[in-house]
Amino acid sequence: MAGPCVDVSGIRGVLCDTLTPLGFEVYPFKIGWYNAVLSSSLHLPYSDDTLAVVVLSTPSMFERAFRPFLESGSCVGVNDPIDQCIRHCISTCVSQCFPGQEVNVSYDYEVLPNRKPKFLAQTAAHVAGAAYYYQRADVAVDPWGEKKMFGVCIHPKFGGWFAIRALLVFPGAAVGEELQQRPPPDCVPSQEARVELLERFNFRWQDWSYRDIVPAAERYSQEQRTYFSTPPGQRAALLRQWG
Ligand code: GSH
Repeated sequence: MAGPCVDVSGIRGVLCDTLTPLGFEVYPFKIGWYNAVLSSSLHLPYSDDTLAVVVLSTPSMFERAFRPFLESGSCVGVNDPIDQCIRHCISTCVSQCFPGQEVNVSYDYEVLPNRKPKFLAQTAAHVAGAAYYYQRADVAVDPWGEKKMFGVCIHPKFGGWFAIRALLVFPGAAVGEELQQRPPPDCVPSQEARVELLERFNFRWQDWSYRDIVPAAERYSQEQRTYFSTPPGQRAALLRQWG
């Protein structure tokens, strides 16, 4: 056990109060659920009952967090404004919500010295019940031969119009019976649609059509699409235009 049982809904509640208005979603899970589906070299080094939370950005993050962050002048001259903005939002939230408490935060763009990602974002989103991680193994008979096919997460409300941004681990916090694992909604249930999804994602990811494999309640705004379609090196010029 990692320590005394924690109030998961209380932790989830304070995170939501701060991060939902900024366009993020949070999903708590147990480290054991994540480690159970991965080989030991990929395990996170915490006991099975340890509380973790995966943080997603939804389409409105761009307008609710990123545009105000730009307007505050916090990222003049930085190469990674999106990453800085997300780090700012999440680290401010964690230090305000859990002062003095140990919370280990990893971001999707961070890698270990061996170049492996600090956590497998799509696996975390799947085991937390946030977004189904469709992989080749989810297709019974596939037509791809020797090709390497990457998997992709689909969110029940936002389709592919979201991103997985961070993992919070509460090393002192053991989760009791309160938190039960629920599978993510299988929003692409048919074999044909799964084949179509993986083909769009692997062969035509730049046209973003994989994001619309299910009808999405919200999608990226035109401005956000323009921003993410612009190569990172040319985004500073775009930001200057936006003033
Ligand atoms: N590191 C750069 C920055 O921080 O500004 C680039 C960030 C970036 O473009 N990230 C992509 C993203 O957020 C890849 S995760 N895309 C949104 C999406 O694909 O939904």
